Amino acid sequence: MKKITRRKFIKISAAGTAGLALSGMLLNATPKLADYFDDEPLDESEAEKTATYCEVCFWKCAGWVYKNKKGNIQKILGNHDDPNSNGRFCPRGTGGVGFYYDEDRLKKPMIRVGEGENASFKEVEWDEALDLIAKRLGEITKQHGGESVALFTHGSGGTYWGQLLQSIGSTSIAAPSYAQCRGPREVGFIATFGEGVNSPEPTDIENTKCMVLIGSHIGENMHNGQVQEMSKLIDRGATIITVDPRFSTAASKSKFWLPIKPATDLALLLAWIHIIIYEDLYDKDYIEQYAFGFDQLKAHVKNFTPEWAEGITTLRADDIRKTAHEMHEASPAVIIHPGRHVTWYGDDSQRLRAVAILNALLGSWGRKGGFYFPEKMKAPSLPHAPVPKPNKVWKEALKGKYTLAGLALASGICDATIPDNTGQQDFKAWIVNGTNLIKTLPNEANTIKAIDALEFMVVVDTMPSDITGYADVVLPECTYLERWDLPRFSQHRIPSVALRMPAAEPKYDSKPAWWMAKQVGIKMGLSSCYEYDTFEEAIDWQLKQVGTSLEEMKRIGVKQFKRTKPMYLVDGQEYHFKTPTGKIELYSNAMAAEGFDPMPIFTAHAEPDPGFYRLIYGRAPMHTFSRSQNNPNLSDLMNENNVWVNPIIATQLGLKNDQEVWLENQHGIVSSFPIKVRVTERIRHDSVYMVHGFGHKKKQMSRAYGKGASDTELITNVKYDPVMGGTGMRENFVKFHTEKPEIKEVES
Ligand SMILES: Nc1nc2c(c(=O)[nH]1)N[C@H]1C(S)=C(S)[C@@H](COP(=O)(O)OP(=O)(O)OC[C@H]3O[C@@H](n4cnc5c(=O)[nH]c(N)nc54)[C@H](O)[C@@H]3O)O[C@H]1N2
Ligand SMILES: Nc1nc2c(c(=O)[nH]1)N[C@H]1C(S)=C(S)[C@@H](COP(=O)(O)OP(=O)(O)OC[C@H]3O[C@@H](n4cnc5c(=O)[nH]c(N)nc54)[C@H](O)[C@@H]3O)O[C@H]1N2
Ligand code: SF4
Ligand SMILES: [Mo]
Repeated sequence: MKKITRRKFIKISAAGTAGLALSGMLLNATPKLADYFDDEPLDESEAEKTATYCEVCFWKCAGWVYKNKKGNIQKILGNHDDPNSNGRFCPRGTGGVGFYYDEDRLKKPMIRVGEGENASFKEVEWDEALDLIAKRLGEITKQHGGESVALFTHGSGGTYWGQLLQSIGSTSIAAPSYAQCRGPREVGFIATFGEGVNSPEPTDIENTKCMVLIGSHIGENMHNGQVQEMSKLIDRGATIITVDPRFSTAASKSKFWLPIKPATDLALLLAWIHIIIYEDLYDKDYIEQYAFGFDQLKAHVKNFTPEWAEGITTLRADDIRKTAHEMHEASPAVIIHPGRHVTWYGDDSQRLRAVAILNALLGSWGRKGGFYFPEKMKAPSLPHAPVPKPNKVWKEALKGKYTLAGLALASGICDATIPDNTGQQDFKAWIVNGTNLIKTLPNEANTIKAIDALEFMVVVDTMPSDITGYADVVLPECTYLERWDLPRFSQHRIPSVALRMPAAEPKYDSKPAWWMAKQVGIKMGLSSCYEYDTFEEAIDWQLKQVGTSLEEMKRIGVKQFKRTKPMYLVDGQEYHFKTPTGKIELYSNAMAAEGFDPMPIFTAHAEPDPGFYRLIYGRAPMHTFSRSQNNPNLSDLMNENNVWVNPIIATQLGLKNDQEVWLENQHGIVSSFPIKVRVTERIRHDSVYMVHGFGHKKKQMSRAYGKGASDTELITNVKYDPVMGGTGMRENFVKFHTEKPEIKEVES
């Protein structure tokens, strides 16, 4: 029997031809953004302004939204009291206005009607959509328990849906910013220092003398305050050492660029540790006072000489030695940057352990110019009825694996949604809020298989992104410029709170996530969980708990508070690290207790077969993941990605600049769309590079559809980190096709 795919990807946004005709019309009649604006420049002192914090990425810069005389949102500027932005927005934050004006936005709630090939979306009123959600979640909870419902979320809506999930007895609340991003870093640093790095990273770039970037491409990775601190560092003439197989923007500003062979960073780190220890370059007083396991570490790295690492990394032993000395000379004002997207090769927690250990040896943790101790205001969560005790917690779905995972794994939940050979299926329903799982989780086919096994899926988004095509119910959220959200409580040198309030009414029939989640909760009989009438009331209550109020925050946008503890370690004072020994653990007892290597070791990773090149990916300053390609302002700045190819390879294969190619990976998966070649010395001969987030498959994304290629599509080999389940995504290899090869289907 032919298998009917129940959850066939829906290509048209709404049922019937009306939807089609309308989208065609809109395409032709696309207004220019300039149409909304007055000709005269905006007078900031007179213009109406409202407070916000940005949701284009998760640095969460606070700023002011300005309206012009026509009452249209015209621009967003940074708030000068905000430690995350220092009064300036990055290009994406500035272009954020485009999310509000994007005429391709989701406009009305939609529900899936029909099965398989005949499925389409029907536009419905809010009540009908929310009734259906409450009914289906109620049934699934009753039949399989609340724990069978999972939430995938990235962004502010997660709090509200998360509260709903807890109220039905589920703890499975997963953000891709853990298992697809910074999870291994948190685990590596917690094992070493007893605390994670979190966001914004407490790297004291402002005061450092030497910063080492290992695959952190700050400058293209446009985390605002961090980029600002780094550009001051460059002006001061401090040292940057960049380790990257690609000559990144950061590499171009560096004293040393180490064009490492990809996947060998751990060998370099071990060699650096070897030099620092065996050439007596470590901070003896610091290690003596604070560290545990120095002797074991010394014995462990005995043979990891720079000459040993040269053979693995292709870097010269001399350069490895020279850069280690450079770090020592700056110490303790040195930062071996922990990076952020660190899920590369599957041994990532161990690589980040090595980064943490190197920082410890140089005495940079808790020291000026190294890592400071950040502070954050503790805000109580909104009052709600007691949540039931869950029958099962998310960890149980991992079946004993990844024991050091600190947060729920998006990939783990996805895998546990696919029935195993005994028919066991841990998750029956998903709520997906603000995360485009199709492009976010590696191995797209696996994600679709999981979705296909679901009984019910709700997607909450602002745009008709790839993921919406698989939903049973699509809920259009209004943009961050049109809504209240809970205030931002960020960690930093100075604790602060920032307000987000609507600058305009929601366009179309879109609504904020807090409202949706509350309505579903009430419809499910959980009204006691929502002890507030208006959301302003809830925000005001929360602000008052930390010593401000909505009235004050509307005026100032950001409020700073006083620190309560020293920013750095204090000489002569005891410090208790939250590790098993209370010390910085060079030898990790927590890792050993779980059966993992207590000190990192290097193991070789797979190499590309002849004719294949390693696929690596990263960021462009004007885009965020896959969320910004359709934004009219940002697509104006960059509307497709290229594949970077080394000239030697280009010559061998006869590839020219701007030539369109299709990429095929080691599993025979071919990119849905062609991508243009960029021939450049800036990439090693064994790798190719592209910016993540392009290659959109939904035609309703009229500016983004078919532009460039998707890295995610080609990432089908996933290297799971045994320690915490992070998904290593850089062991995928591609070859080139200059003609379009036979491919199955462009729209999944
Ligand atoms: N192949 C590959 N995969 C990756 C990465 C990579 O570089 N390459 N990077 C990884 C990293 S580091 C991270 S952090 C994750 C990021 O993963 P995601 O956060 O999932 O990234 P996006 O692709 O931007 O998807 C965001 C979705 O939210 C929607 N959205 C935007 N604003 C709003 C809003 O205000 N409300 C709602 N409800 N929806 C909104 C967008 O339209 C989009 O559909 O991806 C990870 N996955
Ligand atoms: N403009 C913009 N900025 C962003 C984001 C965005 O979407 N857009 N997203 C934010 C988020 S959530 C994250 S997590 C960060 C991600 O940004 P980063 O933390 O900087 O991390 P990656 O994306 O892993 O870094 C990509 C770099 O790693 C290099 N690389 C690839 N393989 C290797 C290797 O084997 N060894 C070494 N040493 N280097 C290698 C690539 O050439 C590239 O320069 O960016 C943040 N900032
Ligand atoms: S770094 Fe840019 S995109 Fe990210 S929050 Fe700040 S202004 Fe917005
Ligand atoms: Mo990330």
